[in-house]
Amino acid sequence: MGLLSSKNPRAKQAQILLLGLDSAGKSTLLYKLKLDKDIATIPTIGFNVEMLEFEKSLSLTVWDVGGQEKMRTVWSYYCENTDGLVYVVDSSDKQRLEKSRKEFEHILKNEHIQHVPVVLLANKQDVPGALSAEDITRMFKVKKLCSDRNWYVQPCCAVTGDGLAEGFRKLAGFVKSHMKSGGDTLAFFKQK
Ligand SMILES: Nc1nc2c(ncn2[C@@H]2O[C@H](COP(=O)(O)OP(=O)(O)OP(=O)(O)O)[C@@H](O)[C@H]2O)c(=O)[nH]1
Ligand SMILES: [Mg+2]
Repeated sequence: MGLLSSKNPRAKQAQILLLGLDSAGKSTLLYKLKLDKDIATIPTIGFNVEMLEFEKSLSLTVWDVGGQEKMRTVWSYYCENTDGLVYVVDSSDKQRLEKSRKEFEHILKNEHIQHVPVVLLANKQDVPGALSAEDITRMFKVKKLCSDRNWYVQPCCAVTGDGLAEGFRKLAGFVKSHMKSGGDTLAFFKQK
């Protein structure tokens, strides 16, 4: 997986919000990254939180919030102090892609995550007929919705772990430059 095992006390801490519809694969990928195991998950009521280290200088505290309809109403409460958003899509669930896109669009409007970098994970690539990362990019109108921030769409499979480390490394790079630039504060003054 490429996770570092030793904790560096001087590493910067970043808060990462992991969102997506129920059953998108958020908890599966979080524990695949944390434990390198494919664990049997149950739907998340509330949240899971784990710390991940991909590089010595930055550790990510990942908040995996349940994606069921009732839980989506509280997503916005988790947005404050977020340094990066990972949005997980079940690329094989074509019937709910539009619902997922709408939730994505809605959460991007939250005032606390304006300009915050985004990595969209096009999960379940192992399922035959799953949409590609390019399809998801187009269908989610990511270029347009994320024109004010750094973004990337990564194909992955949470069960095997394929693509997960790449996606989180990409996010870590974005987060570092976002934090260096002072995040929202600087963006606010730049607009003035
Ligand atoms: N085939 C396949 N199944 C996956 C993949 N990722 C997750 N799953 C399965 O999808 C189901 C739901 O996964 P979870 O990780 O619990 O989904 P979640 O996004 O945490 O769902 P909530 O907690 O309800 O928000 C489980 O049965 C997983 O094994 C994947 O990449 N491929
Ligand atoms: Mg879950």
